Amino acid sequence: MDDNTGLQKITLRAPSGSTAEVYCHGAHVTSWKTTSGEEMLFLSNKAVFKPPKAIRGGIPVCFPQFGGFGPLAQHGFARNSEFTVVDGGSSSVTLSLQTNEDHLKLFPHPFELLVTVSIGDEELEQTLEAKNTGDKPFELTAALHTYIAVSSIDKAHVVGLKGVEYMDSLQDKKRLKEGGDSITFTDELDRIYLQTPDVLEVVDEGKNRAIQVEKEGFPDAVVWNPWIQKAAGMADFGDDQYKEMVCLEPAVAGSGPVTLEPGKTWKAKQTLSLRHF
Ligand code: TA6
Repeated sequence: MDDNTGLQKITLRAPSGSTAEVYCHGAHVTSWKTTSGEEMLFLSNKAVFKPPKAIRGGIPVCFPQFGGFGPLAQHGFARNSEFTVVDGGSSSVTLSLQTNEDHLKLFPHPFELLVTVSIGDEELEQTLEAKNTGDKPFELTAALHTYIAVSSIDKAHVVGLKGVEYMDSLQDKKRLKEGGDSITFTDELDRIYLQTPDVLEVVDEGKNRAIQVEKEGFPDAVVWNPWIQKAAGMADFGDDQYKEMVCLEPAVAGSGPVTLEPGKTWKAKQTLSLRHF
């Protein structure tokens, strides 16, 4: 179904009434609403829906590279590419990206990336499966760059990372150790936590809810808020909307790339679920 963006969008619906919306552009999840109808993901009110620009918010698929961890432009090209629907039903969809000649000029390693999104009563599941369809091994880094909606950044914090080593992207990837039980936000924060526990949470005291992020196959997790200045410097970031989001991103990043042998498949997954308190 096309909407007013002119882009193909798939709406998923669970029997409970929860929904998700996924664009073929970037296999990009832009909305996840639970049975209450409340939106769980942040989407910039200045997001651009004009390929190849990536949509600001939701869940950008960073592949075959996260950040600058490889030879490509920031976050790779999957989020800027058109996927095709290869399977699906009312509550799930599988989209495929097969490298074309333009991709291969940038990244001379053919692959197929399958992204599957499924909606449950109070959870959203997203799986990446990348198959090396070439005859040489290649290295990949990746992330599901998840923008969680929060009532206000001063009421939000991330839990589950105490004692975990991280790279501080604001200090030239300097390695430090997380000392606190929870990560709060009072300025720009951009950290790559290494070899983290697989269950993390974004807690929103303002809504008495937490979004649990459970990851498989992603050793690392990125925590990011651009704060005032960095957000103001992004034309597709709504005014003051840095207050409405926390990025918690399952990733293959600082712990080192995955080497994918010819014919083999790398698989990773995140499950987002809602917890009230
Ligand atoms: O995941 C955090 C990060 O790598 C930040 O450094 C910031 O660049 C953010 O991603 C957004 O990147 P983008 O290319 O989408 O503007």
